[in-house]
Amino acid sequence: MHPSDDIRQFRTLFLSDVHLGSKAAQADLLIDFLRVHEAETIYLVGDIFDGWRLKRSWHWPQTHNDVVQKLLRKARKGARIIYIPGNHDEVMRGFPGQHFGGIEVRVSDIHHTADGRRFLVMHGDEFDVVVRNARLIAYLGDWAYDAAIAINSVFNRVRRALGFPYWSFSSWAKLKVKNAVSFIGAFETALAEEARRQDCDGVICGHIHHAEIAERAGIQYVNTGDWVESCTAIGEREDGSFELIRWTRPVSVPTTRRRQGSVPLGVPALEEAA
Ligand SMILES: [Mn+2]
Repeated sequence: MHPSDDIRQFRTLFLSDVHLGSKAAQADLLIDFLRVHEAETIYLVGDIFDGWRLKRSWHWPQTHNDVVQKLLRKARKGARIIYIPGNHDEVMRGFPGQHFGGIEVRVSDIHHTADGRRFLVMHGDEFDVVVRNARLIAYLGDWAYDAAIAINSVFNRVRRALGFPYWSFSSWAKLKVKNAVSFIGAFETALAEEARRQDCDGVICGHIHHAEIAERAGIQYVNTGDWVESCTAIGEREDGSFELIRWTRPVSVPTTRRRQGSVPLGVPALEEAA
């Protein structure tokens, strides 16, 4: 169906914040993306499905299944797939080291690039409390930073026990639009700082739905973005350099189907996955 020169081969692909199970997930575009991108290793950097949303109302259309099938198929064909859970799919954090259909779960990981650099890979929600209180913590210093990280997991456990939905960084930052830029800055700083603490050259994360390749105080900061609004992924090329991929092209439906008009977008992928 696709000539092989259409396929882009990367050493590693990183993607996050797909939020399968929520109506906002752009599953059809992700299927299209996965069809023409291959990699030796694929990192799923959290919030791949949205357990919080699913708990409230079950929404799991065929296209969301197709994304899962597509990933399992890549694993069967030899791709190494590592699943780093986020806050919305945190139930998976209970299975570190487990394999599901060839997909390995890890709470966080160190990725070694082709050019020998070490990258901390984590979702990033671990730093929500740090980000929200960035100014206070900067004032109080190192101990406050460590305390904030410890408080973060307790804070979310309490919220969960009380039945509150998980606090969402991106919607919260959007509500405070005027300050969104400084919140993103605080997030980047917190993640870069953690990479430094773990003796890494950089960090690869998700969570804030804002894709970026940047440098923060000598640490490379890489954010995979999301598949809710921006449809982005990060690719590591064979030489170890990173590329931000924005997937904007329309879903490719075979011409015979296109002529029929309103064909569900999941159908071609389903056939391919079968
Ligand atoms: Mn998240």
